[in-house]
Amino acid sequence: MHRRITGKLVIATHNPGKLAEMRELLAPYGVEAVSAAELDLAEPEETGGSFRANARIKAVAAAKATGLPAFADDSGLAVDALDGAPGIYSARWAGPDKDFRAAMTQIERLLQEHGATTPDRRRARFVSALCVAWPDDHVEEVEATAEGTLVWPPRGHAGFGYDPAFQPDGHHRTFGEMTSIEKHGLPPLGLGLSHRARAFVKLAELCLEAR
Ligand code: ITT
Repeated sequence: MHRRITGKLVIATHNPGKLAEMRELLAPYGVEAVSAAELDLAEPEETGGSFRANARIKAVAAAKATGLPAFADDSGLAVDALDGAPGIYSARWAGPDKDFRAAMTQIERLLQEHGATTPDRRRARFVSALCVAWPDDHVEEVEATAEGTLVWPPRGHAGFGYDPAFQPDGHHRTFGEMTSIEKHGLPPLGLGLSHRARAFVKLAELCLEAR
């Protein structure tokens, strides 16, 4: 049985860009949300071997620490020509300073080394695994992707992380050139564009009721 989200929810992320998007996605459902940073929660070690496993680690840790249901996202960029790298290590490629310009430059250097200069050789996808965990160990999990092409140089200053280098299929602008509302691509703009919004649509079907 799927379980509905009622009452207060902890958003178990320390990434401000993600937090803003997760709050926006929840907003139409009138869920009262408080962030892991606001509650001063420790960041658990992400020891899982998949997006799904890491999302579960983060959600379960926050639910246990607070006694509240907790909502986590584990996400990343998987580049075809790099056998899916950086994948679950997407945050780590930016180093301790969270320098995503450096991480994008590193990916570009590797793409050049692989001779990946044409759009068809520069395919990539963002992946988002979302998990809601309750203190009694119940979990709800969903996952979705957004397919696209990597551009160089990066374009736009909106969003976070690898957004300026990623041009989703069917669009001429990168996520870095879109407002967050466009990046979500939810109605009336579409049925879900970003990996996170597309996963959230699935989660909402299982666990949320529109107000
Ligand atoms: P939390 O674990 O606290 O949520 P984090 O940044 O460490 O924060 P992840 O382990 O899931 O999160 O790392 C995912 C990285 O992938 C993230 O730091 C971004 O750089 C990148 N990423 C994920 N979704 C993205 C998006 O929508 N746009 C751009 N980059 C994204």
